[in-house]
Amino acid sequence: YFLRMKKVLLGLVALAMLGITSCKNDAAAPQSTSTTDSVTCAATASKYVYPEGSPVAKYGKLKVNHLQLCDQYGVPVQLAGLSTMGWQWCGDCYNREAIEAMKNDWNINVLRLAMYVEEGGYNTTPEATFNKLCEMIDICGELGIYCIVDWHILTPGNPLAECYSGAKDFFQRVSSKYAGADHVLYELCNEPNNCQEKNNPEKPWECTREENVTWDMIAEYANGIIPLIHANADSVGAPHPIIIVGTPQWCQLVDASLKEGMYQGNGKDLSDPLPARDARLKYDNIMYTFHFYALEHKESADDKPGYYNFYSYMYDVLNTLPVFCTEYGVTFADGDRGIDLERTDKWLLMFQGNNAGKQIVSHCNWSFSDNERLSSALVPGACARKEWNNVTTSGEYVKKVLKVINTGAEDTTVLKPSNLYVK
Ligand code: IDC
Repeated sequence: YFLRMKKVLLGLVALAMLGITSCKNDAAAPQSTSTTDSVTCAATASKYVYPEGSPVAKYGKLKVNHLQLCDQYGVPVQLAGLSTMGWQWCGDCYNREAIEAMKNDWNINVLRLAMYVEEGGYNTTPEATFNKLCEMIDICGELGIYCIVDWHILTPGNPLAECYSGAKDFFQRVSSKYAGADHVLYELCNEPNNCQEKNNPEKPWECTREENVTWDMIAEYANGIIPLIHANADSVGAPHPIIIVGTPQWCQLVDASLKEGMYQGNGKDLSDPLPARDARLKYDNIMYTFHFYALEHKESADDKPGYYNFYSYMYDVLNTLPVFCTEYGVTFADGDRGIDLERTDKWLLMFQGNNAGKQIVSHCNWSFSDNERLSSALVPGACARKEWNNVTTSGEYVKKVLKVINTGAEDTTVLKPSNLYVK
């Protein structure tokens, strides 16, 4: 097979990343509270007694064995759950009651906490944002479900950009507070990408400054953060937590650490024979991110015959690196404009071990929120009304998938054998 990556398509994905965000019940971003001492969550690892029978009580501290995420005993494990939206927009959706519903009604065993750094997130109100993050980490701990602390960068797409210089402080702080907590995983940067600026008021989706963000840059960033997290775990004698790292081009070039050259993210044709290399991160318990949006990441682009077949590509990548799909949507990459449940099903079936590495891939759906986008799990306004099960088409599908995967329930309408990708 051959793979192609065209700049045009990158443009399309870039455009798709844009967003007019609105939750029906837009709350103003929380105001920053004063000092570090005002942080309300005084939680420490020892605080957690995970409830009996809960996912964390059962699986304990996770680890990566070769390609596979495993439980504390080395048995393969799959996390399947949901991702938040930015809580500066959809704050009503992420309180205790909501997270309880996600656990009890939606059967999640992991919640990804997408902490936007820009766009009115952490950089705007660091203390309030950090406090809210901690509150959710604590609730997940009390319920015995895993959570992913996601440093949600997007534009600029370079994790080394000046506006993200708070990353070290942030990870230092959060990983010392939760040192040794079995239920906390870290995602070092959401979706590295080449767009460094969107500065056209007429066309707010347009990228106005591009710079290639290569795997080597991501690795430089990651190598600055990982030792901090590890030192905190070491200091309490805990094993190193799972650390998930973003990959170039919005987490599409998942194996960039294993290939030389243009593959590093400047859009050259991927059918070039690319020399192999080993630029993986040299630490234990590292996983690499893959994100898919069903109408974007598919067999080929409708207008570009022969374009990069993402299924074929990932089928093989899953034999080379441990992958965590921390974000997937049933829509286009803008989280809207259409729904393709069959193609979503095709991905999720591949994640059930049907790939070259027989890897069982963990995943989180984008997103548990109630804005007007088709990727939202709940109907507009549901969160303010505490209607945690008032599902959209996407929410209904995702809820069924989670029930099948996490409880073993039977439901022939999802994960259908007819959607199995065979290479
Ligand atoms: C989108 C939100 C949208 C918001 C925008 C902010 O859905 O409301 O305005 O972010 O820039 C991603 C990103 C994720 C996107 C999501 C859907 O990680 O932040 O959320 N998406 O577009 N990558 C691919 C899709």
